[in-house]
Amino acid sequence: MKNIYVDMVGDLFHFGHVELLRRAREFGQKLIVGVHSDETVMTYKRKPVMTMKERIVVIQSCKYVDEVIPDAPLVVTQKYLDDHQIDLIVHGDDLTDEDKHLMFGEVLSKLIMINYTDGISTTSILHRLNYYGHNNHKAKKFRSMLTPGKPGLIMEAHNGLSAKIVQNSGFKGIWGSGLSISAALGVRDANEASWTQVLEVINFMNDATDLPILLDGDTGYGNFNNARRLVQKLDQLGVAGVCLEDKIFPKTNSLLDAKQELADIAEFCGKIRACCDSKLSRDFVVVARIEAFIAGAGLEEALKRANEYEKAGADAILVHSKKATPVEIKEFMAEWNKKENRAPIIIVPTTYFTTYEEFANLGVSLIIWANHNMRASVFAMERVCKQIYEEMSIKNLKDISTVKHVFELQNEDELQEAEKKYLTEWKSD
Ligand code: SPV
Ligand code: MG
Repeated sequence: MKNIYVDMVGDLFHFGHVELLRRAREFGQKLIVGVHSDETVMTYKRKPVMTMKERIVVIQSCKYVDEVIPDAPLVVTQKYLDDHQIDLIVHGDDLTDEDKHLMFGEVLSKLIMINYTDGISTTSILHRLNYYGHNNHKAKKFRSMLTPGKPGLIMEAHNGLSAKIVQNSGFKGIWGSGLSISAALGVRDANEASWTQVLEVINFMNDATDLPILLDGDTGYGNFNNARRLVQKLDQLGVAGVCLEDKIFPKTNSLLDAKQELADIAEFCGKIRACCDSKLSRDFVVVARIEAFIAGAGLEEALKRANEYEKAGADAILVHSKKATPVEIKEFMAEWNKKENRAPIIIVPTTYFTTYEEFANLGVSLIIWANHNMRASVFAMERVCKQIYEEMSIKNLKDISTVKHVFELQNEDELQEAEKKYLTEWKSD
């Protein structure tokens, strides 16, 4: 009969602990667990969330554990092993060589190291709790717009001013279009604007409105690591969500007649998983965008990708198409609707259209008007420039906003009130 020894903190006792104890037990017939005191733990780590007494009660209740030794020493000596009739020590391989010698130097021949379970630790649980402590109320609002059969409608904006205009028009959400933002910056929709430059624009847009914004995050500006950093910054700013498309960096606009290279499915799933795992709030929305139709890869590829991205954790799937009719969307929805539990579907009817009712009947959950404010402003600015240039006068100019209205959009009144309140003259009592 062999007695096995494991020492641990066992704080927030989790799956990784259970796995370690289960596997340690396989080396013998009796498992003895030494539990470090709060004071001992604090000499090398943070204060445990649970007291030693609480940790012992939980560890004792694990079916692989036969005996618990409270206040276990950090340094294990031969005398300690003899006192407790311990034959072997099992420890996770998350130990540095230095620590190994420090803790078990005297009894190294009795030590067995086993793989530590990946992806779970007390620290990672604390991290998750911390993340979900962040409140993103705009993300919550955005989620309520994703209603199959009664799709929400969101409108494109590309700067603070257009975001305000969208809100004043009655829309309940905003599409932060990559095409429009880059066009407004005077560059191509090919990741010529860096992600921090886009972030700066979106920050102004977010401040300018109470509406939730779904940012077009293109392909995530690199690999999973770049994408998850973007997610954290957006969530920090209170942006409602991000949409990532399954193409490669630098991206190509979907409406361009150009080669549309799709991302590898596994790589894109990893990106989606990394983004979901990195959210600071529970509600931040990660949308996976399927470009299979855009790349001419067909319905089967689109469905395969939608299923994989949904499994990877995407909150919604955007299915893009640039046909002149909604034929691809109809085919997709006919298949998608056969699934019992399915992610909401978002569409971008720029090149195709039917009625709102027909999209609703297809079971679509959100409709994006993707670029119409940017195109409207291009049209208006070109007309005005041409007229003023040709006439060398502003006398006949019609159909432009008054300066007064611009002041209203900038909320000038508030500043004038604030000046009365804060720019006061100094007076002695
Ligand atoms: C955008 O608005 O930037 C989009 C939609 O991604 S599209 O331009 O159709 O690709
Ligand atoms: Mg785009």
